[in-house]
Amino acid sequence: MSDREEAIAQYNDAYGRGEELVFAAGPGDLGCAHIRNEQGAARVCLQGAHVLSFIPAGGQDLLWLSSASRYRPGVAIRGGIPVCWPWFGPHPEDPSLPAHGFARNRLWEPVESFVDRSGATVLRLALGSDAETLKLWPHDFRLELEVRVSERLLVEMRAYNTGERPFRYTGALHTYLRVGDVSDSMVTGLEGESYLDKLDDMRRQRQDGAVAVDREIDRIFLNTSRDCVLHDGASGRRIRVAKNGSRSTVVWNPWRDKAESMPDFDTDGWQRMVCIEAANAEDDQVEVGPGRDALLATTLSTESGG
Ligand code: TA6
Repeated sequence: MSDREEAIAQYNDAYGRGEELVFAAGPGDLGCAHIRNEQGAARVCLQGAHVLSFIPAGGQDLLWLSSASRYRPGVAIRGGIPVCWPWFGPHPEDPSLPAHGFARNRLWEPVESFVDRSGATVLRLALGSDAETLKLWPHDFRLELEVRVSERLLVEMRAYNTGERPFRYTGALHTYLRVGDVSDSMVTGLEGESYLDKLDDMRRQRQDGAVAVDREIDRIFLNTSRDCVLHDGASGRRIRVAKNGSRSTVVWNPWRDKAESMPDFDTDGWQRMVCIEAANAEDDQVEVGPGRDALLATTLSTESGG
C-alpha cells in the first residue's frame, strides 16, 4: 500500500460513515471525500479543502468545474469552491507569491465528521501553519473548514490566530456557480453597492441595478453582507448565495478571450459559469488577535424560477 492509500484507509476508519461519507483517491490521487445523503451529495478534494461538486437531491450541480482542471499537488483546481487565503488576488507586496494565497494548494486533513439533527452530513478539515507556510506568510495559524451537506451546502471556515502577534488577511470562498447560459443570467442583491472595477484600474463605481453578466466582469463589491441571487434564465433556476463573516462580494466571469488564455478553462466553459464569492478583500481586511478567530462562510441553495 502506498503512503497515500494508507492515509485514505485511515481517513475512512476514523471519519468514514458507511456510504454516506467515503474517502477515495479522487482525481490526480489528491484524496477526495464523497458525501451523499437523502438531501444532497457533494465531493470535496483534500487538496485545498476544495468543494468540487454539490448536487441537491433530484437537482443539478450548483457548481461549475472545468474538465480541463489539472489535479496536481500544489496546483490550483479550476472550478468548484477554491479557498483563497490569506490573501485575495495577487500578494500585495510580492507578485511572485501564489495568487489567492496558499490555502487552496495545500493538503488539508480531515479532523471530524458527524450527522447533525437535521440529517445533514458534516465534514471538518483543517490546515495549520508549518515551515513552508511560514516562508510565504510569517504567522502561526490554524484553519478549520466545515462542509455541511443537506438540501443546501454550507461551507464555513474559521481562521484561528495561534501565534503571539495579531495578523491581517484577505480571502474568499471563490465559488464557481454553474449556469445554463451566462448571457441569460444576472445577479441581484448588489444594487446600489459600491465596487472596485478590476478591469478599470480598480476604479470605484456604484452598481446600477442588477449585475448583468454580458461581457468580461471582475468586480469587488465592498462593505456588503447581503445575500445575492444568481438568476439562470436558461435553466429556469435561481441560486441563492448567503454569507457570513464576509464584507466583500466578488463577481467574476472571464469571458471568451481571457478564458481562452487560461489553459485549465475548458472550451466554452466561461459560458457555463459565474463566480459569486463570499470575500473579505481590499478595504475589507480582517484582523485577528492572538488566541482569536474569524469566520468566513457561504451557503448555497436553489429556488425555482430563472
Ligand atoms: O475573483 C476573481 C479573480 O480574482 C479574477 O481577477 C481572476 O483572475 C480570478 O480570480 C481567477 O484567479 P486564478 O488565480 O484562480 O486564476
